Amino acid sequence: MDFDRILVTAALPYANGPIHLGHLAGAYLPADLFCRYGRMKGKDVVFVCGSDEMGVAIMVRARKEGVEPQDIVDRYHPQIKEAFKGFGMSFDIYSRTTTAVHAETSQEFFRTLAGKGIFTTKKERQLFDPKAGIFLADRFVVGTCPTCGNENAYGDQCEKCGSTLSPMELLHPRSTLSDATPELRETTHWYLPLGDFQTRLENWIGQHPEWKPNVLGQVNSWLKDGLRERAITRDVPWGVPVPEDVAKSQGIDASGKVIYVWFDAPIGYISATKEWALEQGKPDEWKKYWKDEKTRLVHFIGKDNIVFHCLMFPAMLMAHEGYVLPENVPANEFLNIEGDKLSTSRNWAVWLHEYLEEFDADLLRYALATMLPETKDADFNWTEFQTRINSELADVLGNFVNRTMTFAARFADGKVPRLVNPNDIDKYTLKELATFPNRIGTAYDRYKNREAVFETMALARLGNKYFNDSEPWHTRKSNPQSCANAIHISLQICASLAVLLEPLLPDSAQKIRNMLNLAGVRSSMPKDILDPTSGGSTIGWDDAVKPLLKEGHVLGESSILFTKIEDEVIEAQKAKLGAKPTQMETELAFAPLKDVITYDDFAKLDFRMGTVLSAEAIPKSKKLLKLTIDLGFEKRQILAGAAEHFEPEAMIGRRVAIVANLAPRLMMGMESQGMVLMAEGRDGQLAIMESIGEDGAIIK
Ligand code: B3M
Ligand code: ZN
Repeated sequence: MDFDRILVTAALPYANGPIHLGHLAGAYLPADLFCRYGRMKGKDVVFVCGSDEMGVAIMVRARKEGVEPQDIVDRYHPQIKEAFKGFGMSFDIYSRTTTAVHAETSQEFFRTLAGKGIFTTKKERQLFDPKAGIFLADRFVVGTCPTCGNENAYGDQCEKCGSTLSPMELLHPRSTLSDATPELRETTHWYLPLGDFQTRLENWIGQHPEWKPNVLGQVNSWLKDGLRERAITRDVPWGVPVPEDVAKSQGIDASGKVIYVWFDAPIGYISATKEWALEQGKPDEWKKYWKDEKTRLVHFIGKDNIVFHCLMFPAMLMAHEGYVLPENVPANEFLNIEGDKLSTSRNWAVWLHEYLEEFDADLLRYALATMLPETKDADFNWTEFQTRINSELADVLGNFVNRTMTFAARFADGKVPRLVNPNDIDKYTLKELATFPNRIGTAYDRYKNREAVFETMALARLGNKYFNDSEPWHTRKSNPQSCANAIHISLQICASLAVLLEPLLPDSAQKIRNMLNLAGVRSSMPKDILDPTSGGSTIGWDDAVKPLLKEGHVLGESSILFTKIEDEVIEAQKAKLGAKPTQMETELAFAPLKDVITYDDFAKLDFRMGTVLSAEAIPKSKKLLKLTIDLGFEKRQILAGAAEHFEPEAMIGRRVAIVANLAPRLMMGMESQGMVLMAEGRDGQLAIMESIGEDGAIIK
């Protein structure tokens, strides 16, 4: 089947903690390689992702820290977005599931399915925590998995054996919120009867024998067991509300009921595509990507999400009608770290934002791509990371580019010399060169990233071998034309590498292009973030089959591509593993109390309530946000040091307490007419003190 466009999704990470290597190896690096390769091929690629901000996982984190779910997602969403950017994720959009578009889109989806009579509803008794006053959905309850005996299975899924569960199926259920013994209470919920879709799903999966065996294995065992109904609503205080009109028409009280996170999260892919289309100024453009048969829809995920992407979401799409189904779901297995299972609570993890403080993104992209858990669980270890960088990137790729550039500068006047009367090795090498775009590309296209990396490095190895065999250091005296030919062909290999390395090592590929002074290479980034130096972008993936540099072309400045990593650096990374608790778990000391003041001192302060009318980032300031605050009787401009903690949009409409009689101050050339009160946690995190009372109300 020929496709006109490719829509790629990568699992929406829960915004309840930072991104680690396990995430990257499961979904994100493979997705990014695939998208960047597709764009280099000249394909119409849209790559959507965003933070999963609903669900009990967020509430659990919030309860642990004594803050609101909104505070958690407002903290982690920007952090995750930033870390992904640093790693080079080429998303067309990175959204979040707390947007209005998402709420509308998922409610509409729910409404449509309800309208078609797809759902069933059931009144039944469910686990309730009398102390916490809440129904024990999903991760609020743990117990023994009836399938594998794991004693810490969650109420929605056993992470050990992958079974999806409901709280009532758990043996010995315990609340994670209090020590109270769960009681049974009556409640009504909506269900998606997956069994009704069994045949259709079987037929559809049957048309995809090419899917990865690890994915088909899981899917087929689910199908063999027979699909059961799944509750798709919850009684919890955080989530997309069940549409009231739907509930009302069925005579059910919707208050306090939200849509289950695994129902709304995949719809998040659709909402993100809608938001992307809006940003493009073509609000209907999303439909093409979701509804036109000529779309190749690919979901990149980790293995724990297989059932939701291969059965539940497709069933939802089938039920709705009019949507394309995924063409592939190339799920990866798990990544262990230094031979041990990754665990965030034990800090047995490598955190992306910490990695990026010390190393370049390209190094991790490369090393991780060689260790991806494509067919079975794989292991990341720092020594192998070091070896990959030192003996492959530095010794093979870096060395080849470096020696070619050095010879060109010294013996060819910094230009591309003419190729005259090529000998057999020359001809063989050019012929070999021509095979690489297809060899590497086919591997990417088939989700065989490890193979793609291997093939890419094979081109650098070919370059090194060619350079060694043609011995330009000898021939430069004995046969200058042969030396010139060797430099010519080596430079052409470098130029092809500068294109073919783009998906894997985008920054290094750009560096090589700068060295070669090679312009016009197509960008692997989304169209609107085109590389400004790429001129007309005429050189794409397949152009790398042939020599890209003209004779006489003037080369750029040479620079070092990769520096070797010392043993001490690697030892320091290993020592970090499991050693210190994560920042979140650290018991930090409270600040000491300040000196005593009198009531009169206090009475001088004028605190007022207000509402944030507008909020915007201040260019060149990392810390400050410019806020306009309505005090009821007047409006104030206040510069708040909150930019590192809140996205401007997240501030708009929030109620805040301010110090209203603070002398105005000039900051960044602007007047700040007061101060917003915020609570600073021991970890330096800020939270807004939201409160009731009308605007202008006095706080005393
Ligand atoms: N947030 C689970 C996870 O992070 C979930 C993925 C949603 S994809 C639509 O593993
Ligand atoms: Zn289990």
